Amino acid sequence: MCLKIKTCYIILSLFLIGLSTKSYAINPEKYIVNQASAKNFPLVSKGKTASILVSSTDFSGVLKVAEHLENDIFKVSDLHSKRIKNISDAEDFVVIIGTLGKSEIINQLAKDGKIDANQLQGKWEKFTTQIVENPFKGIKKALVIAGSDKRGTIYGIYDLSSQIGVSPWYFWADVPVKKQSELHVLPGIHSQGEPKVKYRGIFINDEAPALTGWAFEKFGGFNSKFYDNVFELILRMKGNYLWPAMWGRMFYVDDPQNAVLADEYGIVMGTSHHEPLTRAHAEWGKEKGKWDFNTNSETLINFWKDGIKRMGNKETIVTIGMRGDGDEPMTQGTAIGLLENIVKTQRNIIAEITQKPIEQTPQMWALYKEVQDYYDKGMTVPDDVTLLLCDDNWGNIRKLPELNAKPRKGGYGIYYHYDYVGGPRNYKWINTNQIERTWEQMDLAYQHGVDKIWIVNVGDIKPMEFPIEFFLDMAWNPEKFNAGNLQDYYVNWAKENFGNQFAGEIAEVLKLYTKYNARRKPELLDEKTYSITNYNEAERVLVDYQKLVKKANLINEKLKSDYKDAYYQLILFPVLASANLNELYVATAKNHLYVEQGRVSANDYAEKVKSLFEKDSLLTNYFHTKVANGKWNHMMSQTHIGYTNWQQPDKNVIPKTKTIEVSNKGEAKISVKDSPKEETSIKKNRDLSHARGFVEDNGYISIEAKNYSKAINSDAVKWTVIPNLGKTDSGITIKPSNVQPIEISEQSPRLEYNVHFFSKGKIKVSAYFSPTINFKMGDGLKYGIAFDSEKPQIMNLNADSSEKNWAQSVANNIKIITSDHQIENSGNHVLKIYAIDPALVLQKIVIETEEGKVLESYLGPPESFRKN
Ligand code: REL
Repeated sequence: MCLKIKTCYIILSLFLIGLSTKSYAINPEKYIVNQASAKNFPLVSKGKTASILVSSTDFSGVLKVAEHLENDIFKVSDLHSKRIKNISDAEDFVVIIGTLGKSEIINQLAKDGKIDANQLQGKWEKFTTQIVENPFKGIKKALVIAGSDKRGTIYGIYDLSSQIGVSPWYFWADVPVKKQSELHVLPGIHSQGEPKVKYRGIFINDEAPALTGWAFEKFGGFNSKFYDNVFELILRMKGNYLWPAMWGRMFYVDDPQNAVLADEYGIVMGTSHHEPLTRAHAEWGKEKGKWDFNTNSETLINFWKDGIKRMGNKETIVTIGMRGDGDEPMTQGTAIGLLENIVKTQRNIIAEITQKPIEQTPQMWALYKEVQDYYDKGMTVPDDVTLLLCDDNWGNIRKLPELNAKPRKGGYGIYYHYDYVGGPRNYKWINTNQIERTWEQMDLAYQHGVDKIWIVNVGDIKPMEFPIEFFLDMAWNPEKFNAGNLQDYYVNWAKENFGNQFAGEIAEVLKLYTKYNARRKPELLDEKTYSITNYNEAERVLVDYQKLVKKANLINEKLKSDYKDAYYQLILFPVLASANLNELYVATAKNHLYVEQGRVSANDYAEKVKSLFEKDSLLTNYFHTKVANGKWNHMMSQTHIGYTNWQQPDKNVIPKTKTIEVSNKGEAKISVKDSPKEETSIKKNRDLSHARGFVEDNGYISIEAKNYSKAINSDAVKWTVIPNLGKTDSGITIKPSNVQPIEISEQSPRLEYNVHFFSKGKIKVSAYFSPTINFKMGDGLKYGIAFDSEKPQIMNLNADSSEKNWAQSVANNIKIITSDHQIENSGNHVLKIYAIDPALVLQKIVIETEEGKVLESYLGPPESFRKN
């Protein structure tokens, strides 16, 4: 029994905080219910809403966002809340919002012991939302949303909005708000604690033609009216950081209000990795001469000084360092000394203009592309600067701090990509990102101590809605995510945006369309991608998509009409458009093959190509003109058909087809050849009575990695299936990832696969991995492989680190490593895969038992028969 009320209160608070830290921005744990109760707080009840009290001394951003809450309450309840300025104006029930130290009312509540200031004092971006009985004379109950700082309070407000059913995507994807007439807040302290990653943001990039066309049509450009929506979106997802649009755009110049508004909202501004000292690339006009510190330092110094002057006191992470003009490497070769000197100069500028010790201005230096090589070769980075480590632009992290690295004051960040312009090919049209890979790579980063900055390149924002929210949610607390709960994320996201009714089905569609699209970026697809002759591959891919189309359409038919715009944008369009594109290329492939074979049906396929190409444009047109009454015009205008090199074509180009002449009788002139058929399954006369595990057939055994016969873990690591992370099924890896390489021994963690061979002699094992990059010092990430009691061969995932090999592995989204083995006897064997390094994600294994029997295909042969 609690002896003192205050002790009881603290214990209860800790308990409740413990409970609610289980959540993230998509918060499946609701603290809003529709039932009144004496213990609850009536936010909306019996046709009345609680009034809202914000102290006028609080941040203007808080006052602004409180208005958003009022609008949100109105959207939900059709009732206007009364905004009051003084306690004396309050009635029985009032929502009190404010920042500790800034709001007199919150300070008073803390002083009176009605809220616990210790929960907030000195905390980063934390809020507590709780019911306080009789907070002041004459007030029965208050719902107090208190923040430790500006963003803390703002997150608290938006958290309540999300609880009453307003999605962060209400504007950006027209997610409707469900009407409710009773809204009651449950007792307890509702909080998300402090974020685990300090700065969490997005980079609007490669934003033409889609976002640019839209922004100009709807707002007249990338001005503060446009950014108002961006800032709000970021904050609703509990992000705090932005690199603004920069393709010919100048955040600070295009509209001086941009920076003012960002500051008001509490958005921490940055500029992209190659735009130092807050100056947009586009601000460097021709008249300034060469972008070259060796020959034009004075102009550069003045340019940068002006940037820091303009920044003033606005919260900013200043990009430092320098690349060549236009995001190119510097021409000086390995410019370590030069870069160190540049950074020294830049830091002097920052200190001089801000009149503050340099470490009081947050700075980051991105180890992007060649800059990382300089770092690896010894370039020094001041300790207070955040080292922004990068992926390879394709979602594979290139570098992480060594596990035994000395801690650095500035810590580490990651710059990640969901969109890219560059080689081997642009990918910017549609969402191709699997949250499972994002989780796997960012979890790896977090486990290596990367927690200062997480920023992701999101292209045009749309259509990356889903992975963006995942990224920011995960950044808030990576520890809440694991391989086992990623599937729930799909469902929770579907619930948040489409209600409960079809959440499971929508989640499934979302999960599968991203999986299929991740097999190969649409921009890289062509008629040669999937085999139309082997393993029925192309057909199977199309069937996968067709099933999705059917499912997605069925949901659409049943969905309430107010969800349809959102559903089209977030689910139906990517499914229809991706399925159509795949069908287009398969039809092209068939046209080519049938022409070669002289089959009349080649002509039908030529027609089909035409109509599918046209359908692509019709889908785009529908998105632009019909969805939400044309609100999203331009948004899907990115070209995506007809690439011939890494750069996009100016317009979509229909794949080339041929037709063949048909004789008078309507027959082909050339005799018809049958298309090669897939070989049949296990020959009937095989004796399988002693067979165990996967059985050889047609000269190979194909195994989905997650279907192991045995997984041997160690005390330090555990084999972990990452469901859905695989081109054909799932991935498997060891977790945690912050472990040193494991030496192979009898007890080694390994996967065992029982297999049965009819043949013997030389065989080849191809292991299919996600294209993980060697992110640490040393020659590569390794695994061991052996049959039975054979001595394991050590294989290196990164043995070939050539540009060509990298390009191939990211384009194919797979890395295939092949080892040779000698099998002395036919019969049962055990294939063993030993863990050595973390972060290898094994997807599939193909054992070729007869040379040349594994036929060409993109996904590898389908899984072989398994005898249990
Ligand atoms: O994706 C990247 O990080 C870079 O290619 C871009 O940051 C780069 O700024 C590009 O858009 C153009 O200038």
